[in-house]
Amino acid sequence: MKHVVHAACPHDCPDACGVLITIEDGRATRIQGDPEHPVTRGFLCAKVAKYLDRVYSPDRVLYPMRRVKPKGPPAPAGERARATQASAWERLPWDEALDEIAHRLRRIVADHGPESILPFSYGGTLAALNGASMDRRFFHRLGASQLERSICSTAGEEGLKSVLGIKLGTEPEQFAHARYIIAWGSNIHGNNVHLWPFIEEARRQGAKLVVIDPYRTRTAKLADWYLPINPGTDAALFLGLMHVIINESLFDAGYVSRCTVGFEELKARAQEYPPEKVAHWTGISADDIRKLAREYATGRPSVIRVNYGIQRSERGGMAMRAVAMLPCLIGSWKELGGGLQMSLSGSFGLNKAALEMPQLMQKALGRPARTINMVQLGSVLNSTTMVPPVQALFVYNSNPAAVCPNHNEVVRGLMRPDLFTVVHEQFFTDTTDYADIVLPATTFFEHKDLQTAYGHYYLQVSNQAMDPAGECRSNVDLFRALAERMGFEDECFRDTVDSMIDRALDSPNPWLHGITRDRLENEHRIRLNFAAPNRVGANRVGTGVSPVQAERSSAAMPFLPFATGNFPTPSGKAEFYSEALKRQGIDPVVAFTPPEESRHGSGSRAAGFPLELLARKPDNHLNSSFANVPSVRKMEPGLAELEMHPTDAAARGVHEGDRVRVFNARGETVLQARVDGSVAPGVVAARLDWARFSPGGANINVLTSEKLTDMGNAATFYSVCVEVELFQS
Ligand SMILES: Nc1nc2c(c(=O)[nH]1)N[C@H]1C(S)=C(S)[C@@H](COP(=O)(O)OP(=O)(O)OC[C@H]3O[C@@H](n4cnc5c(=O)[nH]c(N)nc54)[C@H](O)[C@@H]3O)O[C@H]1N2
Ligand SMILES: Nc1nc2c(c(=O)[nH]1)N[C@H]1C(S)=C(S)[C@@H](COP(=O)(O)OP(=O)(O)OC[C@H]3O[C@@H](n4cnc5c(=O)[nH]c(N)nc54)[C@H](O)[C@@H]3O)O[C@H]1N2
Ligand code: SF4
Ligand SMILES: [Mo]
Repeated sequence: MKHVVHAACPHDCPDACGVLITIEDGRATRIQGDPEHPVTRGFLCAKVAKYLDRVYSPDRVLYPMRRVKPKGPPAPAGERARATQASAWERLPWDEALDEIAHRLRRIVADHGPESILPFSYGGTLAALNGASMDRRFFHRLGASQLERSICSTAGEEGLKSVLGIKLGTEPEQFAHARYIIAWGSNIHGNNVHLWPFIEEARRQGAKLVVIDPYRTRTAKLADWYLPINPGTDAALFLGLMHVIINESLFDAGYVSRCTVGFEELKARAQEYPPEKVAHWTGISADDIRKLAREYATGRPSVIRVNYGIQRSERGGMAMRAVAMLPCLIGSWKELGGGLQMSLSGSFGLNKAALEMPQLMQKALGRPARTINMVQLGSVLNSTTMVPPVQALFVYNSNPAAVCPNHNEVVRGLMRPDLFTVVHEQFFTDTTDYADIVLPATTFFEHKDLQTAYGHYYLQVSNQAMDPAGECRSNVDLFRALAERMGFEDECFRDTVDSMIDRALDSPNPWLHGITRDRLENEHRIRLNFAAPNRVGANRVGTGVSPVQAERSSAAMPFLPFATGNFPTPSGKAEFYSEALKRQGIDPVVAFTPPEESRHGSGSRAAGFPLELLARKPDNHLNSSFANVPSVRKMEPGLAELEMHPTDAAARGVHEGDRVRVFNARGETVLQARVDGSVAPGVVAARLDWARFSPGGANINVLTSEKLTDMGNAATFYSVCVEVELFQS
């Protein structure tokens, strides 16, 4: 018996691909992209194309396991660790595992109060139910601490919303109509590959692609014009562009007066940033700044793809705020193929409150539980002053022992013998090395879910294609079972997957109007209903098209959210000046202040760490996911490398292939020097990998910091200074 199941890729990636899974006699035999999906159009990225190797990996966690050896990675660290993994564990029946967890949690609640329990989850799956539903209900009902999930994008979200009021923007399909495209801190070809064909289409019609990135990415190599920028200086570049665009009257005066507030303040601020001054900060010449400003403002339609790269910096919120102003100034929101895209996720508006039920905290505590920032896991676990201290850590959808900054502190915390750690995982990861109990998790082949996206506007139902491997359970099933063990009798813990999908869709968001589970199951993907009347997105293009046609495709009725303004900000306009920011003590216009931990910052050079490190994402893995699948791992360089500019290498007597010690006050690691053209002088780069596959068992996050951004309390992975020296073994 052979059949094909429609699913959607739930990984933390803007594309949320439509996926077809072929099942033969209960076994998945093929994965392919769904050719009918209007954006992802039948192809998958290289890592997910190999997904059968992940689903059927011999390394999967298939049963609940209890630790029988001391916490910590099996020695010696490195590739051999995999083989020795098994001996650390004994298999447990599910019932026993659940009983033990419930017993330990109850005891911790009795001794320290429920807020001493910390859930820890992030992007393992972005699907609506297994991402955030039954798990949230469970921890809310328990009264556990809340996790501030800010490791990735919250600085950029705050920055973007401070100007536009909402997290949405240009449809990917419309990039085909652009004539000038800027990829700003956005590795499209590596991290958002389904946008690429639309860009190629535009370029066949003569569009120009400009890349602004301190690292010569795959995308930069394919660009018409590549501008290496010093890390953390994007707000300065923006102000320089502003200086030219305003002084040469290249802005859209009509749009500015109708649809924005604060232009005079912005104009005054821009005068403080002539291109010559900006060149000093950014490393981009004054002539190039002028050229970029003129080309961007006149090469219409012009569009910006800005991704999260610019906001993983100390002033990342301000940087995103700055970039978000550009299309408002030149009025490119009016044009098909204009505007800006960061994240589009703000458009889906699922009924999150119904999924997560925060009111359950009232029942547990009579108030909202305290909030702990995930970026600071290291300090939190080691704190001697926190009341109550964290006594239990429940990890799912995340691999903190690989992805959190300040790795050494994270590991020191996870090693605490008195910390009870449960990890729900598909694999034995860096984090399971510190777990007391590991529970087996399903992959998206093995459960059903509802899938939004942050890089397009289609909603999908991802169907279950096969039975769970071994005794794996989905996040939803796990937390439902645990709620029962804890004696939580609330009706919501009996919700089925289908009823939760229905609840999620039952939302006041007009763009979900008419979209039902039944329709999603039959049509597989549905574009948000932009034809429905609402405040944002009064759409002047395509009037006369029936709502049904309009819903179907961007071609029939392109979505131009801000063509006539309608920004859902406090003023109803795009805010070049923000009262709300002012009240928070943040510059209400835009300012550039160099990150403290940067070449222009106060401390780093003096402290002896003159090089700026980009602790980058791997092009072929997904953060730490996929690094352990041999067929995917093969696509990345075999050795852990540090990329350097020849000038910096020569100054330290380093040659291609030498082993170098990379260090700062937080930690050190030994990498192999690669002296190539991927970074400018003053910048070095290395990629994120599992600690266990890294030299000495320490990954690049030994060097990154827990410092938070100016807005959104986010991580600052790209504001890191280091020094490099030849390694003397
Ligand atoms: N293949 C692959 N795809 C992925 C991921 C992955 O790990 N691998 N991760 C997924 C996740 S979680 C996310 S959040 C998205 C992120 O996707 P992107 O937003 O593209 O994220 P990054 O790769 O962090 O940053 C993009 C680029 O910004 C550059 N950059 C760093 N600092 C600065 C700066 O100060 N200014 C400017 N202008 N550029 C800067 C980096 O060099 C990088 O090339 O991708 C998702 N997709
Ligand atoms: N140095 C450096 N560090 C970084 C970054 C960087 O660019 N540089 N990027 C940061 C960013 S942007 C992000 S988003 C974070 C990402 O951090 P995480 O969200 O922790 O991402 P992953 O490394 O992909 O780990 C996700 C884990 O969830 C598991 N998983 C997948 N599906 C399920 C499921 O259905 N149930 C359960 N229980 N588990 C599941 C996977 O097996 C995987 O081990 O990393 C951050 N860390
Ligand atoms: S990781 Fe991204 S590009 Fe790859 S299949 Fe999933 S959604 Fe598509
Ligand atoms: Mo992310």
